[in-house]
Amino acid sequence: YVLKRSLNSLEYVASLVERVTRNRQIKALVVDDSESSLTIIRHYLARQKITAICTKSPVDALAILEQEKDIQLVLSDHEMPHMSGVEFVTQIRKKHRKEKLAIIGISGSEDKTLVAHFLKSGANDFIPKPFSYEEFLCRVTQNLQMLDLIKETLYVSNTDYLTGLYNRRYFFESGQVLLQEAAVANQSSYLAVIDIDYFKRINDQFGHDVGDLAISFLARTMQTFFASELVARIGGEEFVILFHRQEKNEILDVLEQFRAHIEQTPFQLPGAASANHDGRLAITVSIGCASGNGDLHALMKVADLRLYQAKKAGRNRLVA
Ligand code: GH3
Ligand code: MG
Ligand code: MG
Ligand code: MG
Ligand code: MG
Repeated sequence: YVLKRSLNSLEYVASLVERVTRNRQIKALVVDDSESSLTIIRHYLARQKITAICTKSPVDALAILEQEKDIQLVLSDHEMPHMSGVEFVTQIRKKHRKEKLAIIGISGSEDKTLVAHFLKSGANDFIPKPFSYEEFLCRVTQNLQMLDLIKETLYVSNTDYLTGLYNRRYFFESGQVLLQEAAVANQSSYLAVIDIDYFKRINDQFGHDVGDLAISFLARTMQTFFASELVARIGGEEFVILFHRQEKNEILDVLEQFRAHIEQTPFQLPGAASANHDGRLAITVSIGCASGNGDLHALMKVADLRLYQAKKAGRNRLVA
């Protein structure tokens, strides 16, 4: 019975590992001055389909961490020549945050205070030696799941659900940073605000679902037109582009091309709605564009004012 229970829980953990590792290759860095420990850990990680980069030297490990950008997990021994595990973790944490890189200390030391030392220096977890495969599996999996959860949470809090674009929150947070960086480099920044024309009519005439399709269509087009710029949905049918480039004429050209493209490219309506309208519907957008230094809200204000002018002047146009 005990064996069966233990097998069941192993299966359960293994299925969790499968979920965590399914869609990508996970890379771990293992540091231990004992050859036999390295062999066991490498073997256990291989059973979880995790690629292990193994070294006996914490100094080499720090260098490897700088080269290999996609390492998600570090497993570190404590008693090693030249640098202790705790010191190694302290060094790593000067550059790599806990939320992106999980570190697990592993040691057979008699010193009962070692666990706390590891955790205080920035390790996410600790596994005492000797350990069973089951315990190893549980700890590794939980730590990888935690990284996934944090990544997912960040994605959700920064992304607009309907379009997959960055949302208002991300835009104002990161946009302000970009603007300040540009100001420090003595460069002005360009911001465009885009709003769909007569959007309420689309909702009224075709329903909210079709309105959503129009918003998604516009978002996709923006992603292709402005692939290397910061593009976000900041309101219902209101979008922004913060340009990384400085050439004013280039920016105005591509905005004008975008406006014309939207006007000339009707999007596909779904079944019922398409019957009366050749299956396709064209929308137009109005755009306000402004340049400024340092203050995103001030820049927004000017761009918004120009958007309003574009609307007042008859819509489907760019005011800069
Ligand atoms: P204007 O040319 O002056 O911009 O006219 P408009 O009708 O587009 O006016 P406005 O920009 O004020 O319209 C915004 C409308 O967008 C109001 C709201 O009902 C609708 N809306 C906001 N968010 C969503 C959404 O996620 N989906 C859909 N379908 N409609 C939305
Ligand atoms: Mg050792
Ligand atoms: Mg309006
Ligand atoms: Mg509108
Ligand atoms: Mg609007």
